[in-house]
Amino acid sequence: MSFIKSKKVILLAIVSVIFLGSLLSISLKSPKVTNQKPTETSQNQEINPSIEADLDGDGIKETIKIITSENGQTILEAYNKLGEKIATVPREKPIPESFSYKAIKLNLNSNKEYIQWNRTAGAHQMETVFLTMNKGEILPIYGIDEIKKTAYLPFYSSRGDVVVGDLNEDGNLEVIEFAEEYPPDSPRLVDPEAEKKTMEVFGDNGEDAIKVFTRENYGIGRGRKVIWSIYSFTDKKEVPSFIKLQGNEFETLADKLVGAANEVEKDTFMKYTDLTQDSIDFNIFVRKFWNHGRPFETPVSENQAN
Ligand SMILES: [Ca+2]
Ligand SMILES: [Ca+2]
Repeated sequence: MSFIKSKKVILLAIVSVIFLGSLLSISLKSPKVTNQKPTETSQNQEINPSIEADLDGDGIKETIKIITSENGQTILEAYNKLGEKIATVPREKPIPESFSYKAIKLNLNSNKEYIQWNRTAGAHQMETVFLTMNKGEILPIYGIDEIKKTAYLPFYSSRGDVVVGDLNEDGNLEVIEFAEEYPPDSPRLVDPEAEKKTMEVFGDNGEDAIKVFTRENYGIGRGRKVIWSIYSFTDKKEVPSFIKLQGNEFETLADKLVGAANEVEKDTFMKYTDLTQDSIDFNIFVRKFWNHGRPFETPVSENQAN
């Protein structure tokens, strides 16, 4: 349990990122999907955007070309210094178009770099995957729930981006997902005119869209910001993964973050395990609404468990 020793400086740095995230999300109240421009692209972004990252950790950066097709799906191709293609996103498993991406170290004690890939998933929803190179393929890194035996993808936050940082100072990065308190007794928005318009815009999904916006009620019904989950990166196994923190590990770290955040701005943060079941269910409902029911949790396969 070494991470109880977290230093305040790191906590405050993380908390400030959390606040930046909450500021960002405040400006995204409307139930329309926003189109954000890439913010962390390389210089030649117009025609052939690319990322420089040392995907195999040999000290030499590879060039990863970003190829977006007309239907908004993306293929990445990694090239070595000789210009030889050494890895690609499998054509049958393209990734969604991103609004920002960057090279990132997930184990601070290794040269190896990964790609962080972010996309907008809803009015104030973000999705993030981390990609790694393995045997000629560029593949996402799953979050593993060792109790439920499930593999999880993508990371998700409904209040700004996920936050990535070494919260417990063991050299491996953690990913924090944020969600909404959605207090069950918060006042619902009553606006028949807006409901009519929503039915027109969302068609078959109109009823669900109304459920979302009446409960969010221009942000009043979103309540406090919730630390939904924390995952810790590991490259100890053959396939790198993020392990979901559970029980005391989660509680200790989440309490520390919530405590530090609430010192700065009183009563604005809480953690997953203090949510009502109704609020948990509604968060999941909202996520499914914005991602059109795509599954984000599957039984862990042997490949992922190794
Ligand atoms: Ca390399
Ligand atoms: Ca860590």
